[in-house]
Amino acid sequence: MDNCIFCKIARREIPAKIVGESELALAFWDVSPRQPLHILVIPKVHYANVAELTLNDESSLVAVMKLASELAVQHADESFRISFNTGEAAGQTVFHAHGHLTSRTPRGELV
Ligand code: DGP
Repeated sequence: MDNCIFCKIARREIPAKIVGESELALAFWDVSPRQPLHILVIPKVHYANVAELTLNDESSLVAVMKLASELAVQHADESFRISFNTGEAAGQTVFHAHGHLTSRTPRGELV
C-alpha cells in the first residue's frame, strides 16, 4: 500500500529501529514505547488488521507469531504479552496488522 507507514518501513523507505526479520515478517521498536520492552511485529504483506491477516494468509500469520515469540524468548524474562489492537474503538491507529510485543521485565540491555 502506497500510503501505509508500516509498508514504507517494510520497504525501507522510512527509518525504523529494526530488531528482527524473516522472509514474511519484520520487527522494529515502537516509536513511543509504553513498556520497557515494546516491539512491533508486522507481516510484510499489507493486511489492515489481525483478522484480515489470519483469514487470508496463514503463512504470514505464523511468521509474525514466530518472530514475536523468538524476540520474546530473546528479550523478555518469560513474562510478556503479544496483543493486536483491531479497529479504532479498540485503539488501533495504524491500519497495517501489527502485534505489540510488550514486557515489564526485559532481559539484559535493550538496543
Ligand atoms: P496501534 O495503536 O495498536 O495501532 O499501534 C500503533 C503503534 O505504532 C503505536 O504504539 C505507535 C507506533 N508507531 C506509529 N508510527 C510509527 C513509526 O513511524 N515508527 C515506529 N517505530 N512506530 C510507530
